[in-house]
Amino acid sequence: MPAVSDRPIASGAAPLRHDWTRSEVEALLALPFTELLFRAASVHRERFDPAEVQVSTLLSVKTGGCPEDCAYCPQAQRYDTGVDAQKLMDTSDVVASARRARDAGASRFCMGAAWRSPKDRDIPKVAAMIREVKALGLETCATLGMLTAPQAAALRDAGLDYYNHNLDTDPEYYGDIIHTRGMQDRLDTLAHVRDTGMKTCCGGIVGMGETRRQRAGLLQLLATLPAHPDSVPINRLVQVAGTPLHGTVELDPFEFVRTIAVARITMPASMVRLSAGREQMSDELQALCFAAGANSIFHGDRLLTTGNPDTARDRALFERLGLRPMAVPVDAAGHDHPATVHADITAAPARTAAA
Ligand code: SAM
Ligand code: DTB
Ligand code: SF4
Repeated sequence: MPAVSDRPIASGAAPLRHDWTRSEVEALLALPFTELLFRAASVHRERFDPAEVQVSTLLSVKTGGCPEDCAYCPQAQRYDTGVDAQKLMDTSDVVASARRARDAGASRFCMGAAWRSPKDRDIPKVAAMIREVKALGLETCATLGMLTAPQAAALRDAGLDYYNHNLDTDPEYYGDIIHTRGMQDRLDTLAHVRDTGMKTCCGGIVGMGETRRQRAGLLQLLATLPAHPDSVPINRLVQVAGTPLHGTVELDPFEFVRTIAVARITMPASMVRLSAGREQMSDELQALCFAAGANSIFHGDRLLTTGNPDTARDRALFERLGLRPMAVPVDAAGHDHPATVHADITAAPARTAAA
C-alpha cells in the first residue's frame, strides 16, 4: 500500500514506486549535482509547495542509560559521553514543554525515550503524555524503541499520530554499527506500527563512514518498504566524544545534499526531514537541502541530548529563504471539520521551543 498523501497532486505526477533497485538508486546518487537537484526539485513541486516546511519539536522524555550499543549514540550507557541517566519525565513537564513548542511555531511534537523498548508498565504514562499533547492541537510523534503489536495499538488508542523508528543504515553496514538488535527487529516494529494505522517516521543516519553504495542501500530499503514512511528523517551524524563513531571522517556536504535529493525522488509523497546535524551546517548548506526537496525540520534549541540551531537562527533563515511553516490540520486535535491553522515561527517570541 503506498504512503498516504491527501495533498493535491499535480496532474502528471509520477506514481509512487516500491520497486527501486540499489543500482537505480546508486545511479541517481551519481548524477551530475545540478541535474540531480533539478530532478528532485521537480518531483518536490508535484506534491508539495516548495516554500512550505513542516516544523517538529523534539523532547527527550527519558534520557540516557540505554542498554543498546548504537555506535553513534550519546545515550548508550556503555559509552562515557557525560549524558546521565534520568527517569521518565512527569507528564505535566512534558505538556508545558509541548505548549512552548506550539507557541514557538511547531506543528508536531516528538517525544523520545532512550529505551531498547518500553516496558508494558511504561505505556500508560506515555499514553497520558500523548493524550495531553494532542489536546494542545499538536500532531504527536513518539520514538521509544522496539514495540510489540499490543504496545503499538495502545499508543494509537491514546492518539499517537506518528511513530519514529529508523532503519539507520544499509543492512550491509548495520552490523558495524549496532549489535544489540537486528534490522529485522526494526522492520517488525515498523510493521506493528503500520498495522495499527499510525503513520511511520523512518529514516537513517549518514556520515557514519558508510560508502555511497551503502547510502543507496539505506534509501532503497526505505523506498521499498510496504508503505513509504510518511516522514523520512535524514540525520547527519552528530559526533559525540565517547561514542565509537567520534572522529569519523566527515561526509562531503554535497554528498549529504545528494542523499536528501534521492530520498525526495524515491519517496515523492513523504516529508523528507533535514534532521540531526543542522547545527553544524551553514545556512547555505541547509538552503541547498531545501532546494533538493527537504521539507521538514526539527525546530528548538535541542534535539534529544545534542544541540540544534537556536530558534532565532531558524526564524532568520526562513525569512531569508522565504520559507513558511506548513499548516497543521486542525483535526490533529480531534476536530470534526478539518481546516488549517498556520504555525508561524517567523512571528514567534524569542524563547526556546523545547527547554
Ligand atoms: N531509543 C530509541 C531507538 O533508538 O529506537 C529512540 C531514540 S533514538 C535516539 C532515535 C534516533 O536518533 C536513532 O535511530 C538515530 O537515527 C538518531 N540518532 C541518535 N544519535 C544520533 C547522532 N549522534 N547523530 C545523528 N542521529 C542520531
Ligand atoms: C531522528 O531520526 N532524529 C531525531 C529523532 N528521530 C528522534 C533524534 C536525533 C538525535 C541526535 C542526537 C541527540 O540529540 O541525542
Ligand atoms: Fe538506545 Fe536509541 Fe541510543 Fe540506540 S539510538 S543507544 S536504542 S537511545
